[in-house]
Amino acid sequence: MSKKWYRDGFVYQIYPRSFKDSNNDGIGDIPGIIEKVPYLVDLGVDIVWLSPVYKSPMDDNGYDISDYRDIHYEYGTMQDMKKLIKTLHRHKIKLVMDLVINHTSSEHEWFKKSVKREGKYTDYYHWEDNPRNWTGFFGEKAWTYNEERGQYYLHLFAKSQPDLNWDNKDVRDDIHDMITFWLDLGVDGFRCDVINLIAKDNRHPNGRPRLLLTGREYYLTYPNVHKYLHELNTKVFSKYDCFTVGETALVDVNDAVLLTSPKRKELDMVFQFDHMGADSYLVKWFLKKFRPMNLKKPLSKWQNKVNNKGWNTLYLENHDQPRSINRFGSLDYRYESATMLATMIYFQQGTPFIYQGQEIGMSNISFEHIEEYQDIESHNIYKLFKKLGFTNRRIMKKIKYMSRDNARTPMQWDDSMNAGFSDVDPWIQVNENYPDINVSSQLSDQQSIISYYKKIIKLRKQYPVIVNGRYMDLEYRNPNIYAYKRFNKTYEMIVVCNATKKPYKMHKAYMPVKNLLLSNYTDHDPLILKPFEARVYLKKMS
Ligand code: TEU
Ligand code: CA
Repeated sequence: MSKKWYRDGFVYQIYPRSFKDSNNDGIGDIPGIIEKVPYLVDLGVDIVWLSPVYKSPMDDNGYDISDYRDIHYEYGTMQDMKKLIKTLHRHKIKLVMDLVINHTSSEHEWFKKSVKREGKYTDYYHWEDNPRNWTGFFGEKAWTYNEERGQYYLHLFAKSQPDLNWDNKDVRDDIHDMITFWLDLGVDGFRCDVINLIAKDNRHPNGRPRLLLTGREYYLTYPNVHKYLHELNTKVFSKYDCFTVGETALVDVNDAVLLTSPKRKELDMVFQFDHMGADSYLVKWFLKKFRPMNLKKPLSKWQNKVNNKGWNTLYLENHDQPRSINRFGSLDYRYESATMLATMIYFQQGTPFIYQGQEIGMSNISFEHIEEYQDIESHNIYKLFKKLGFTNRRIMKKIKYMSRDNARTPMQWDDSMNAGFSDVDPWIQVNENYPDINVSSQLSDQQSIISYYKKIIKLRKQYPVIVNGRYMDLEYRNPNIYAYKRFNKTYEMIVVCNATKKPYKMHKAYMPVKNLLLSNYTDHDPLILKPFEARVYLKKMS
């Protein structure tokens, strides 16, 4: 197993708009991140993934880029960006940027020129005389008429996010140049946004009608994606000591192995979505009851099928997902369930990712009215369900549970006004629980969620078995317990988690209590697991 830094490292995701506001305009910014580098150092993370900070009209909080080589003015300047890279590197922290290359903003000059059919830009996007029946991710039709050009263009996300035509070599060359520009500036890798959507069937056939994602058989992990990623890898990424993680919506495990198998030279790892379906159906707005088994099954499947072939990522949250405590844990047991979930996921094989605020157990907001939500997806989905005749109450229930804004409220630094994020009203409301749930109070408490996270981060560095050891399920059929073993020649590690709020009587004591390495409780009954109790045992093999 290779010894690459991106396999050993802990990644921390920063959503710049909500991390720290340095100049009190209510919007997080790059100087704010620089201010908080000591926090990241103290936490012990090795890599920062920064969500987009490029120039953007901000229809989708920066995932709509109008200039890849410039910084959005509310976030700072190119000088600030260089300073951030330098500051992080001085502390041995790598920086991974978000790479949004499936689409641009409609304000990007490429799109403006394409609309005017200017030279090589004519076919930079997907254009058709007649619309297709495709629908996208935000609940809208995916083909929209452009008056000026007199044709329809494809957008799998918002109307202002036209999809690039990757079959066009000029597009690929331009993207390669742009990536080289950032690598030369010193960034250490990329999180590649919806990267399994870049290749399409360019005849754009009508798809089998579905409520969402109609036409997906022609754009989801379409075969050419492997060709384009291999080209990107050999021409650009392989020339630098950098790493790539693909965000691969709805990807299946076999495709993931192809995408991340080192000898194929495509990506280093991907984000899978199977476990994000633990409380919903494929279309995330159709909710189902959460059961621990719904989490265990996909996680264990990916451990068993990807390990030793490709490489996994380990995550429970990001800027698109509701907070994990609300989904898989319990607000009545915030500390216990947050630490249990962290134990369950971060002792598996793969590169671990923490999303800002997860380390203090931040939870969902509860806005009453659609107007209070900021996210374009929430607004579009609201309109779609209205059109379909759903009641306001039913729609708001879905949005409250699933809205991406749940993860986007300002980081809760302390108990001062606006949680220490900003002196003025932030762009989105602070969660009102900030006087109780914040970084400052948890840092001074040994029994806090953040202190537990710090322990896990340290242990992963101390025991390579966590990074490289083999994985084996224990009690796989038990619906309440998630237990597994990690092992190599030197160590055997056993992780046992009670994934429910009910005490659980175990059939066997896993290991003598003296081998206990970590737990979220201080006293232990050998045979009874308390609500959300998690234990990690470590035995040195003789
Ligand atoms: O997300 C793509 C994606 O597939 C989903 O997670 C999406 O956010 C949504 O939940 C679908 O219901 C990426 C980015 O992470 C997201 O923030 C962007 O809005 C999107 O791509 C477009 O760039
Ligand atoms: Ca600011």
